[in-house]
Amino acid sequence: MLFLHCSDIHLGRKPTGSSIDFTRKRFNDYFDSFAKIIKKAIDFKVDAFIVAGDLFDKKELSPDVLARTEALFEILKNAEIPAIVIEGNHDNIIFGMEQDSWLIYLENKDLIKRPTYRFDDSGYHFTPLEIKGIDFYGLGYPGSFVNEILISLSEHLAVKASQNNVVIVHTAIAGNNIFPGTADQSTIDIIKDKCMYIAGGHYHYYHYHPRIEPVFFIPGSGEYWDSSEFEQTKGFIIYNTDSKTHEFNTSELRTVLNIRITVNDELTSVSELVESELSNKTITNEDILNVKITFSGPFIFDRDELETTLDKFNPMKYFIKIEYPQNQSNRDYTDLTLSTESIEEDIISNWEYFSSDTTKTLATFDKLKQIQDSGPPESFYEMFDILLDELTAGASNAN
Ligand SMILES: [Mn+2]
Repeated sequence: MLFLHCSDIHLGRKPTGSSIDFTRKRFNDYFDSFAKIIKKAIDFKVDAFIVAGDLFDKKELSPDVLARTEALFEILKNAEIPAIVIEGNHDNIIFGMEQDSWLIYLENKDLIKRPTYRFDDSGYHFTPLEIKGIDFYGLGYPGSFVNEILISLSEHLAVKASQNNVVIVHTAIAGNNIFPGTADQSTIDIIKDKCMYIAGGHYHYYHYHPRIEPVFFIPGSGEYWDSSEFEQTKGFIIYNTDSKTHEFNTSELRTVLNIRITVNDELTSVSELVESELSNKTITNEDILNVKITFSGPFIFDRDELETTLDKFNPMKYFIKIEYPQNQSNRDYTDLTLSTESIEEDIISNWEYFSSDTTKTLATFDKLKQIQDSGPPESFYEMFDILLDELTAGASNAN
């Protein structure tokens, strides 16, 4: 059989900018990209369609987002392609609060199938979904329990005669950076011999593990989730369970032109460099310009002048990112004598946006931590919105 694996579709996301037009177009992009993936599933005549979490950007949906999502899954249903969807951290289902989940609503309307598991005194119990002789196991977003659940599932799979197992889990393999909800590579290496394919997500760029005879796959998000992802490869994977081969296809994304400029001395005009870089390119008012400037030495930078230059090309929006290599922190965070507060301050002072007011950001994060432990979730979002409003007030980088 053939199945299609995509992930991190983030329907309902509304990237903000100064214009309503930009937000509206980007809001539509997530649906357009997903609609094109669905069309490919029909073209390839797949036997199953997998979304490995973060179908939605938020747990709460507007009527428009729900209606458009239902219409898209109707297309798969009419083509008789079962849609297997698990939850991610963005649309996580809270134990005991299942009535709040729009994924369960879609499941109840018979638009998606949701293999799941339960936990009781005797451990984890997995209920796979069988399609054409393949058992699909769904683990949702296990968060910090991801290693425990994967090892428990691998013990469960080890006593099965067949290895016709596909595991769907909203996780990625942890690297050097500690990122919540990621699995250890050693865990993946334990379970990978007991299944033919692990459909991952959570990270938004295409990659797989191991390099030879890969089993664990992340296809990347359907669209760019934010401007930090403009250079990532994203798409979906078609897997053939008979030949055990995979085929990656890039998704149809909003066009982004990535321009990288390195400025070595203060005699160089940034605007002139960018202008000559752009002059031989075709740029429409539907394209995003992502301009990254690295200053490697002393420099003079006139942001207004650069914005005037970029405006001449009339893109849909531009992003300007400045890198100052000499400002990068060289501190060793594994030094146990450092306080948490001083590490946080050091890290935040190097963040692109929040560094504009490190003190305010730190104070807000302190309050957010308290609310996360005890307060209602609404005030968490409210407080975060206030911080963002304060930091972005007066910022002129929006186009
Ligand atoms: Mn995601």
